[in-house]
Amino acid sequence: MFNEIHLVTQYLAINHLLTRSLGSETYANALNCVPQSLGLKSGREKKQALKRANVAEWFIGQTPAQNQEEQNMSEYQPPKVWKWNQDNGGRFANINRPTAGAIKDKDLPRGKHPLQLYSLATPNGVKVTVMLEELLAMGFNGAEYDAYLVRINEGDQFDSGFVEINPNSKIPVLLDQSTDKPTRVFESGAILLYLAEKFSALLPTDPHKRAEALNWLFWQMGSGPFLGGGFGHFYAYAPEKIEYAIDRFAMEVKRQLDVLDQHLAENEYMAGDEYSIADIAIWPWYGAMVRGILYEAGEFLDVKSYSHVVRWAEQINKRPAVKRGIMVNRAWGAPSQQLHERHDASDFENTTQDKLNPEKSEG
Ligand SMILES: N[C@@H](CCC(=O)N[C@@H](CS)C(=O)NCC(=O)O)C(=O)O
Repeated sequence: MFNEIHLVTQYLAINHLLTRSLGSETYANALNCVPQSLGLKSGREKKQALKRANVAEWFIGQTPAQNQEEQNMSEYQPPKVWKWNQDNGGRFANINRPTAGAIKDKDLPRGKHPLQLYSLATPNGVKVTVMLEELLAMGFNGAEYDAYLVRINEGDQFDSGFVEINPNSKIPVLLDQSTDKPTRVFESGAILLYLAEKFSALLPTDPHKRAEALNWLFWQMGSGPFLGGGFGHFYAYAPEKIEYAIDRFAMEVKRQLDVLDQHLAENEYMAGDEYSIADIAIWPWYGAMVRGILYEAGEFLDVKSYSHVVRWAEQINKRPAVKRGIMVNRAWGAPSQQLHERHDASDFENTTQDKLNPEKSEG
């Protein structure tokens, strides 16, 4: 009984000391903090006490800097009721808000083509521009589209006209003007499916293959946020590097890459031997990841080891429609690759940023 009480006392005292110790303190310093009052004089006795208290494993092997991070992290105690900290230091702090709806009265522009696209060339946006370029390449004139740039970092997604067609305030969004009354379609997966059904293209008709294409389309919609909002956010954008978060999402992304790698070892495309909307949905995220161009995390995640995903990604990358699709609504990178708005096939030749602003692109 005495021993048990003694151990609990040791545990509480040591834990208290460790959690209050400064980040620059090393394990040895922490050992020195163990008070004489515990009757532990030798270093060995102190170490044993720490081990018994089950905190030594936690402490040993951590550098002071890591320990500082742990300390900072553990200092945060969620309040009873969450409050919006408008300036949380995150890269997207200026556009993130806890409420939905328009914040500015502004209509959307409308062009002459059947399809109107309001987007930006992020991986979610690229899914749709690649799809439209593939449909046009296949000869579907009804897939002609006007693409308008939505600058999400400037808050365009909260304009009233945008919110009317996507109450979720996220790109991409499509408006089909060729239907009885204009049809709004938001969520990139829904847009791909809508277009595939409208044109009976890029979605296999064989029921087995069709089910496979849909399995993988919805796999991407469910898995992508772990890659983007999870891994990408904490690895590249969060104001501090939180080991727990990066570790958790890195593991999940590597697991997802392995799922794809094993599947693509046996299949040319996601739905088997046919290129489909499943590939178009997955490629902008996972293709970019294995090509090392997402979050500069190629080495960190050892993306080259997913050789079947790399093979598939390179194959899709070579498609002319894909090369065009990734340029549309792109507002960064090489000026010759930026086509802010697209209204005609000739725009790829005539209205890229290097052509519109030659002085700027030379500088
Ligand atoms: N599940 C949506 C996600 C769309 C999404 O997250 N879009 C981002 C850009 S990739 C966006 O518009 N963000 C603006 C914001 O969050 O305010 C889809 O696939 O369409």
